[in-house]
Amino acid sequence: MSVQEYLDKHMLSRKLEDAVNAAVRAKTPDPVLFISNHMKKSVQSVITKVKARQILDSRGIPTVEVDLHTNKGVFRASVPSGDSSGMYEAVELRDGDKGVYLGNGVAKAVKNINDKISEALVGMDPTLQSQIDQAMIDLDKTEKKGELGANAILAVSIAACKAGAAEKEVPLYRHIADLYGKVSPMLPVPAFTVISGGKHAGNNLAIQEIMILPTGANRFVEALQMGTETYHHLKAVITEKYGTHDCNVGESGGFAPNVSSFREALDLVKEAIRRAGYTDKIQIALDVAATNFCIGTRYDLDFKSPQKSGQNFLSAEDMVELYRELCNDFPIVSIEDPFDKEDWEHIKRFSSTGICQVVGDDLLMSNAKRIDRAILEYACNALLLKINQVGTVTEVIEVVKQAKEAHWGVVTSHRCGETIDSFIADLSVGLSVGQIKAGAPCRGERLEKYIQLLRIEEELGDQAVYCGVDWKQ
Ligand code: 2PG
Ligand code: MG
Repeated sequence: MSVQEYLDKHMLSRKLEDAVNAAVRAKTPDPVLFISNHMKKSVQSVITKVKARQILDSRGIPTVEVDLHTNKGVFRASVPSGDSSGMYEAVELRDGDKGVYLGNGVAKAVKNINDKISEALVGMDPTLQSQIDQAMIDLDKTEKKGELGANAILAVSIAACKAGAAEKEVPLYRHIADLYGKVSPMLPVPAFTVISGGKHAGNNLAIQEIMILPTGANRFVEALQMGTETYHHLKAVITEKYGTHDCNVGESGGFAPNVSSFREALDLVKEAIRRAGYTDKIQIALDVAATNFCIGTRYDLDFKSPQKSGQNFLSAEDMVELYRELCNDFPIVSIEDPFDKEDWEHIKRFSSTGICQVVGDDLLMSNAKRIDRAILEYACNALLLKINQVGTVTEVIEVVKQAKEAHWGVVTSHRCGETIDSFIADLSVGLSVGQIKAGAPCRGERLEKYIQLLRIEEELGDQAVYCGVDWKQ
């Protein structure tokens, strides 16, 4: 098409005249800028290119980053990755060539984006999230996104979501709320990881994460301050008791003291909360990640210890009793994966006690069918949402709907291998999930999520609502 034909087809002289008139009416001090912005808006945005590259996550393991180009800008996204993985989650495509990044390269996923996905999406309107996601699902053709890789698909899906928000000229969380339909954005209660164990740290603690929830804060900014102060008090408590070397941190930034029992670790946290002056304002949550130390039907609390006595095994019944006692002695309000991921019997039994929120992570793998089963069987009452186990923004919204319709809590979660992408912060606000766990209040890749929540709260101003005591939503 010649330029003249293009101008005629898009009625550009008319649009230009409208822009000049609008500039006059607005009495703008900078007419050129005004007119160029006005003209930009009159052009419909389409995806022009999708370009991916291999980057590294916070553990130094390859992951996918993508730049999605529209005729209005470039929108970047990257995907996290974690330790736990299971047969029900979307497939993370890795190259498997042991000679390169020990088999963890993602060159195939990157190539899938640059060749196949880019070709399929060019020309699409970035505001049409479900159509974009469906186009990738159709292209992949497998149930678990194993052909293109869920890491490839999710990176593009997130980048498209950012482009869609920009096209609508609304904040990302607002666009996400629109995609969900009818939710008023709310700031979630953060669950800061303060003690790390399990597969996330080299100490002897079997439990993976002890988190603190500043439910008594009035605003997110206050919650961040309370959590951070407590984190620093905890460092002092650990140093006094065990020395500075026990203040080394795990993958999500929690301290990794060499404690030998759940109770010993919880005592440290309780003391830090007391010293910080937040008793009754900060609650505790646990991610036991019990699948990691379930041997047959028993739980090996010494699973990482080099000098195993073989004595520290508990039956599932003993574990129920242990949780009951701990919830009694500490302000624990939530326990994630208290049993092995296939131990439906005991998680159901524990949930039925109603002692605390019971979160399904490895149990559910953010999989719609597993969530359905857990709803039907009353196995747990909250979803741990790992977006890379789902694979597209549209399906993430669907599983959140599924959980909310069952009156479950929803915890948006980071992974142990994170990037500096803060998408889950906007996601939590846009879907008004009530809870977010993104690690300790330190380390860049964790903080990026919390700091984005600060920015959102600031932007919402008087309209900002922090979930606080209503964290279960
Ligand atoms: C979890 C997550 C995040 P990972 O179990 O909840 O802490 O860990 O990313 O290793 O699965
Ligand atoms: Mg977990």
